[in-house]
Amino acid sequence: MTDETANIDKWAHHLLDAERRCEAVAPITSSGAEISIDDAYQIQAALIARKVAAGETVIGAKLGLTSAAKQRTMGVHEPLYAVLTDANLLPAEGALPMDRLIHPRVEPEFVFVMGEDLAGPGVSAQDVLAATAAVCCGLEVIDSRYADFKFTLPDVVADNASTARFVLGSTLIRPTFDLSLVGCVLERNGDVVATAAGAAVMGSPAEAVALLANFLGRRGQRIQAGWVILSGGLTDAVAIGAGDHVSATFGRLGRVGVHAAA
Ligand code: OOG
Ligand code: MG
Repeated sequence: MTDETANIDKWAHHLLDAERRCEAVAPITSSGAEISIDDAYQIQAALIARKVAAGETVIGAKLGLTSAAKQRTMGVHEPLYAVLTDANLLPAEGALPMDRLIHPRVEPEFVFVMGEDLAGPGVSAQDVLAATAAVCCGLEVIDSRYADFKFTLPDVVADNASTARFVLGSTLIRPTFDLSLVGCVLERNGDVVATAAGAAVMGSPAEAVALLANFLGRRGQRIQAGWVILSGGLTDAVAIGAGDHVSATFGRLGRVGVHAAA
């Protein structure tokens, strides 16, 4: 093993350990370690490899920081991607296991269920829509392993983009309409906390999935048929605490909710 792979493994272990202990850690880059975006994706891959070795199954991928709201609030101005496993999927209206989470936040997203494999280069939003079996609405529960959700792009890539849980709405339909015009109303305990339209995500959420296909193609990987893809939060994420219920209503894609036990 080279020193380099030892370091990749060391950071993957560090982040996995923070997740298991439910304790926030300092960002990798704050330790003085210089990690490139490429190193960060290698740490992410090593972290997922450990989860798969422990019995989890990869079921999809997600984009992050694909809307202006998310980029502005997180102070990171480039999109990224991460990997979803079956352990991240929560049943609809499921209760969040708050004792397993550090400081969860919830964000509304358009979700794509892929009908065909897709890999760049040159994948367009049109190609994505043609390869999509269905779209639905979803809520992603993010839970950065870094204190106060403070990180740089390499830090958050290494941390699998703060991935923790997600829930899917029950209306699954073919995307034969303009996703950019679908409205979204985010509520916490019945109060509207944010509103947006699909266009908040790169003009159209299908553009985000095209970006993923092109990102993966560059690394010799592909989007796989059957994968679930979260295209990125449309609005700022909202904190969820014990007893809270967060829901999002997405025009014709219906409603999706998640709650935290009191
Ligand atoms: C990073 C994850 C971003 C999204 O949808 O933009 C993300 C974070 O905000 O902690 O999942
Ligand atoms: Mg997200």
